[in-house]
Amino acid sequence: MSRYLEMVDAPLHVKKLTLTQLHEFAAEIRRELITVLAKNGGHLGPNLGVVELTLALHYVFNTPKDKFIWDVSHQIYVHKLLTGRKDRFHTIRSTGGLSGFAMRSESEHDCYGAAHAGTALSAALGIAAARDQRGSDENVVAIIGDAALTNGISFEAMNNIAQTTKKFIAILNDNEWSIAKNVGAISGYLNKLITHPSYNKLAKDFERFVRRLPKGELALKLAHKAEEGFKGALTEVGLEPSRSTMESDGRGGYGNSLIFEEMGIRYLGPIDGHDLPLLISTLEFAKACDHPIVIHVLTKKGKGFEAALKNPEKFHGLGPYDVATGATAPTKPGTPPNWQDVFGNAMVKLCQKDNTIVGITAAMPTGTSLKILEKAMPNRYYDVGIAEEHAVLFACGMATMGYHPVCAIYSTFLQRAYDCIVHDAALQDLPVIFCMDRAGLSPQDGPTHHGLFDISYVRSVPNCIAMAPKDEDELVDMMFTATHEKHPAFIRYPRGPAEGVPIKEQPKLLEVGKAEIIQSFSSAGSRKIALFPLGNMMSLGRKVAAQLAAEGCDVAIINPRFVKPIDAGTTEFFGRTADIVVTLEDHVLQGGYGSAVLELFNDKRVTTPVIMVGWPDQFIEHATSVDDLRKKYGLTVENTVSRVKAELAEIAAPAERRSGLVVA
Ligand SMILES: Cc1ncc(C[n+]2csc(CCOP(=O)(O)OP(=O)(O)O)c2C)c(N)n1
Repeated sequence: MSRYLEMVDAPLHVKKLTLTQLHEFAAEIRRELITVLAKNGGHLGPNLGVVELTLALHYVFNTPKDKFIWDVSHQIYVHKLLTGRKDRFHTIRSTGGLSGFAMRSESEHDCYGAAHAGTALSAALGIAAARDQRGSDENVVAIIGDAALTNGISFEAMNNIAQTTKKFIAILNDNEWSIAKNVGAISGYLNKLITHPSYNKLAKDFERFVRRLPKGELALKLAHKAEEGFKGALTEVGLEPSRSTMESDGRGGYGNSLIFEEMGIRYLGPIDGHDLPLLISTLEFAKACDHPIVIHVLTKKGKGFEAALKNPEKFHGLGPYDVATGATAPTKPGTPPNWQDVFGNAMVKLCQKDNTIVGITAAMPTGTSLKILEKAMPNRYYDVGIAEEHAVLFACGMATMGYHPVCAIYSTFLQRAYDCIVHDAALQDLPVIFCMDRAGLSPQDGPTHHGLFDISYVRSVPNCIAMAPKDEDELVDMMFTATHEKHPAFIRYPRGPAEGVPIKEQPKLLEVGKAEIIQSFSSAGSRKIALFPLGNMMSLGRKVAAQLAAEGCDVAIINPRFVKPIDAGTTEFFGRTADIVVTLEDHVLQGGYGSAVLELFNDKRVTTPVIMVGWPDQFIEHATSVDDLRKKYGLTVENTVSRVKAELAEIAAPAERRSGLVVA
C-alpha cells in the first residue's frame, strides 16, 4: 500500500490533506485500482474517472451524516477506499469479499444500495424529503452518469425535485460513455452544452469566481445570503443567464430553456471533473445553495491507464488483465462460443431471411452481442439507451405493425419492464421475442445482477411462451420457433460459454409445449428416477444421471424445453412411472419450473415425490465463481444424488415410520 492510502482510512482524514497531498493521493488511488482490478476484474474505467470527484466529495461533505447516492454504484470503489474498506479492497467482487456495488449492509457510508441504472435521483429525493420532514440538515448528493440520466426514472425524479425540496445536489458525471458510447437525444444535448461557447464562458467565469475566494469564505457568504447567494454570485461575475448572452441555437435552445433550469434545478457547468480545487470550491458552493442544483462535471473514463483510455467500452467492466498492458487473456482454444455470440450470429441469419425481424438492445450491444447484428445489418438494429420499459413498448409498437422484434435484455434488467410485458405485450398478445440473457448467475456482480426470477415472473402471465435451451443449437431453434409464433415468447440462457455442440445450418421449428426425451427408462435397475434438468442445467443433470445409474438406478432424462406451456403429457407420464422426480433449474425455486411440475402433479393427482434443485428463497450474494455459489447452495451432483438417496431410503422405510408414527 502506498503512503497516503496507508494513512487515510476515513473521510475525516481526507479533509486533513493539502492540495498537493490530495493530488499524490489521487495517483496512489489510481495505482491501487489498476493493480487490484488486474486480479479481480471490475469496473475499472468508471472508477478511474471519478477519483478526483470522490476525493472532493469527501473533502467537502461528511458521510455518513451527509448522504451520497451513487447511480448504478459501479463507480463506488474510490468511495470504498476512503470509507474504512481499504484493507479489504483486494477482496472486491470475490467470495466473501467486498461487493462491487453500494450496499447498506456493508458500510454506514453506503446509504443506498444499487446496481440497476436510473435509481439515484429518485432515492436521493426521497432521502431529502425525509430530511425535510424531520427537520434535520444532512446534505443529499446524487451522483449520476450521463447515460443513467437518459433513463426514464431519472426524468421522473427531475420532474419532481423542485416541488419537493430546496436542498438537493445532483452531480452529473459526464464522460460521454454508457458502457458503449452513450446514445440518444439527451446525450446529444449534453454534448451541445459541453461544446457551446456560451456555457463554456459561463463555466470559466464561475471558475474564476470560485477560485478568487479563499476557502470557506464562499460557503460563509452564500450561507448568509441563502437563496440570494446563488443569484448574487452569478450577477457578480455576469453569470445570470439572459436571453442576450444565451440565445437559442435554433435546435431547442439554451439560456433560459436549459432543460435543468426549466425543471427548477440550477445548472452549473460544465466543469473539469479532474480539477480538484475547482471541484472542491464548486461543491462548497453547492452545499451553501438553498436551491436544488445540478453540477455538470466532465470526466475521462479510464483516466490514468492508457489501455482504458484507448478502449473505454472494454474497460468499463472486465475480468482480470495484464497490469502493464491491459491485455486480457485470450480465450482458451476449444472453448465453446458464448451463448451471447450464438445469439448475435443467429440474429443476423434470421434477419437475412425474414424482413420482419429486428433486434433491440437497451444499452447493452456488447454484453448481449447484438452488436454483431449492428455491424452486419445496422438498419435492423436499435439501441434505445438504458430504457428497458421503452425497449419493450417500442417492440410492442413494432409488433402491431407485423414485425417480430427481438428484445435482447438481461433477465435482471427486464424486471424493470414487467408492467410492459403484462399490460402491453401479453395482454395484446403481441409476437415480441424476449431473449433473456444472463439468466442464471452473474457471480462477481451478485444479487443485483443474478437473473433468477424470470421464470416466475413470466410463468404467471397469460399468453406467454417461456423456454430454455439445453445447448446453443437449441437456442437457435428456439429463436427460429419464436419468430414463427403469434404470442410473446421468452428464451432464457446464461452468461458465458455454451455447450460446444455443432449448430445446424437450418434451424428447426420446435413444437411449442413439447419436451424432449433424452433418455427413457430402460427397465434395468430397481428404482426409477426421472430427471428434468431445465436449460443449462442439462450438463449437471447428465452427471447426476450417470452417478445414479452407477448406483443401480434406472434413470430417465427429460429436457423440458418449455416452462410455459409445460408438456403436461410427458411430465405426467414420467411422474407416474418414476419413484422419484427431480427438477433442476438455474432459477429461484419459488414459482420456478419445479413449481410448475408440482402444480401439474397436484392437478393430475400424481403423488410421486419431487426433489426440486434450484436457488432458495433468498438473495444470493456475489462470489468469485458460479461453482462457489452452487457448492454453497447445493446445486451440485453430490448434493442432488445424496438427496435422491435419502428420498429412496425414506420411500423404502416402513409406512409407519414415514407417517411419523414410529420414532426411529
Ligand atoms: C436498468 C439497467 N440497465 C442496464 C444496466 C447496465 N449498465 C451498467 S452501467 C451502464 C452504463 C452507465 O453509464 P453512465 O451512467 O454514464 O456511467 P459511467 O459508467 O459512464 O460512469 C449500463 C448500461 C444497468 N446497470 N441497469
